[in-house]
Amino acid sequence: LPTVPELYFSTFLTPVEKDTTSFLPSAKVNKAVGIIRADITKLKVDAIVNAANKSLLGGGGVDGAIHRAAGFGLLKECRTLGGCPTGGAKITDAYNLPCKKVIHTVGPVYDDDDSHESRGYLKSCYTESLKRAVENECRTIAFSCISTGIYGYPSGKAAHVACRTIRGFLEGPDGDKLDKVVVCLFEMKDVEAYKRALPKHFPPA
Ligand code: AR6
Repeated sequence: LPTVPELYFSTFLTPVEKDTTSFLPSAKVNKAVGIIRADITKLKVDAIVNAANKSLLGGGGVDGAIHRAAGFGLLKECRTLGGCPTGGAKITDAYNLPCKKVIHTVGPVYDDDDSHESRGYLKSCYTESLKRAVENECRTIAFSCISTGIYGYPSGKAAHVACRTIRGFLEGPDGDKLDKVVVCLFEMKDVEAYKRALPKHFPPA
């Protein structure tokens, strides 16, 4: 597979705001992480991550775009999965998409009154998706910004949860089973959020 074009690696995002940096630099994890502003349905990675709903039968936003681009085969396979709980992730083939697999995760509808619970679910989406990737020998994975669209999760908060969870996974026992973890950004609010969050969680080594 060709590599993802125009990756913006975290190490290019400087300077780091020293007082807010609570993570140690690591050339190893930095090398594995990137952001890209793109339509996720165009990415030639091993797996893309869909921001689905509990039915796994399609919807609006990135979910709609992925189902449209993948074709009817994807919906047919999704119908066999029996849905998915919030925070879970299930994997399918990719049909007409240029990637090999689609990981469908169900983000939380953001609850301002219980942001702690929402955060736990969002963290679980990233961890479970990374686990599905590793189990299926996917070495390059591109996430959409789970829950930051229709489900209303504030972009800045979501970016921190995503970065922290990805870093934790890359530093864990299965971290070396992944070559590249990309966050695919679409709207400027998420681009701005990641420009702030990435250098904090992945400071230049
Ligand atoms: N490529 C990459 N990112 C995209 C694309 C695309 N083609 N289109 C939208 N985004 P959302 P959620 C971004 O609303 O908040 C669906 O109806 C978008 O800018 O798709 O998790 C599901 O079926 C945003 O940053 O997902 C669920 O019912 C991100 O994708 C519900 O929406 C996620 O926004 C899930 O809501």
